[in-house]
Amino acid sequence: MMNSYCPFPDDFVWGAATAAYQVEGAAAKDGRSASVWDVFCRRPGSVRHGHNGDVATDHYHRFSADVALMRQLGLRAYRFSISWSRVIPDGVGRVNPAGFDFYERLVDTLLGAGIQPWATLFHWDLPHALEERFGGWESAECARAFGDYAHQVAQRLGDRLAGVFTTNEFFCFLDKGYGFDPELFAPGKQVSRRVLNQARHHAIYGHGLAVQAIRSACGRRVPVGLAENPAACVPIRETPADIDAARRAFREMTGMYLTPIFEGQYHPAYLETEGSDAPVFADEEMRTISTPLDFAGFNLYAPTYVRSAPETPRGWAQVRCDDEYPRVGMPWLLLGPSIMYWVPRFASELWRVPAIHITENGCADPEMGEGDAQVWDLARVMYLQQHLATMHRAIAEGYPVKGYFHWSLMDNFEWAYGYTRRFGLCHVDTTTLERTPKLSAQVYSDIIRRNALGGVVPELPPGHLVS
Ligand code: PNW
Repeated sequence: MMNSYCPFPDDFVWGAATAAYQVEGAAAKDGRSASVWDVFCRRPGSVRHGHNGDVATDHYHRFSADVALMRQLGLRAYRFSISWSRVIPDGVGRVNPAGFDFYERLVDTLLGAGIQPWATLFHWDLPHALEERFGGWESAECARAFGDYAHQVAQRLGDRLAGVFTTNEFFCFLDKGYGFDPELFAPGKQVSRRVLNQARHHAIYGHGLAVQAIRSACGRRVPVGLAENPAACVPIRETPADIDAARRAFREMTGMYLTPIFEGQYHPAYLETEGSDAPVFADEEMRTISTPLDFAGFNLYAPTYVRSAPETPRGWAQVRCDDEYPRVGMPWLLLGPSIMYWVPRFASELWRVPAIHITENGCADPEMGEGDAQVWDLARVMYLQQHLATMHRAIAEGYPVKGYFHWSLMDNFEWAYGYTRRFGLCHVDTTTLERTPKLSAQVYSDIIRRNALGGVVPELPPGHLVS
């Protein structure tokens, strides 16, 4: 499929990602309390077939075998998330030592296998106690609680982590969680625009407090950033006008999230659109929000196509894809590999970010029965190769892409879709929970071992992953 030979830098970080609620299971074990996702899953009609993360892939009990699998694949890094309600069951105050013990064992097992541990602090599973107490991110208390939680994590694990991501995808736990997207996520409430904007502000403020908490506990030893899914704006043609339009659209569409984080101010277009519903805050909070980061993490799945539009006030327009445009397993997962080039380029040009990690990228297998067919995941192989090729272009042109984490290591609980969509490099049998590497795992493993794309792939050695 690939022809030209593309080597990657020697220290390139090849990884895979998961998130606590999607893989751990053990929902009520060793003192873990409920998160908003545990509660949301129990609300009729929220999740396909009433699925939930009570057992998930049982990573909580099977993590050593999973680390052995990662090692077999040759992964150099693992991005996992910490369940806040497992380590601080009430969200604030009392720490649960048994909860931290799990992450200590996971981190030590990874280090023993030569795999870098990268931890996400918040991948949407807010302790339900905080939702009940003050409406979660609706309150600035939530931001302060998040800062305290980050401090606890940094103190206990900071000496061993390779990197920390504060939050994962603001849009998904705010806009979707608060009713501003047709697909509803936990906590599944409907708030006003003003409340949404204030909650967005509290979330980015929480991010800033977490960065400062980690720095105060660990100094500069642990690189800190976040994992965000901005609209992945792609110019419809590589003309200067379309490129400029896409860059401006990219900055504007993340005007309430990445713009304040990297520029220390909300995008004027965001403030203008929201008018009297815009967030209210003190200048000091904005300074905290824009604490400089060590890297930016981008979750990249699908393109937002943009063209130059001199006829409009802002000079750019989105070009919508029709129903026949290729998608890969999810209604929103439009295929557009050049996202891996344009997002790093625009982020570098706009904000001079020192380093970039692709913190998620992947596609879903369509719903199907159990069986061998899922192991020959040719669509994922194609997706992986094409996306890595355009990521290579970004590196070759000098944009500082330092790592890639495929989503996901294994099939898992796909939020509102339950277990009906599979993003894994490894297949997980829903009954036995047995893990089987798919063809894509073999292909990814070969890329990692050769640290290159293209050229001739050597014959599979005996005992290769996929049979
Ligand atoms: C991300 N959208 O979620 C999450 O970080 C993962 O936990 C998740 O499993 C993965 O992508 C696949 O869905 C997204 O509607 C959810 O555009 C929805 C969207 C994008 C990302």
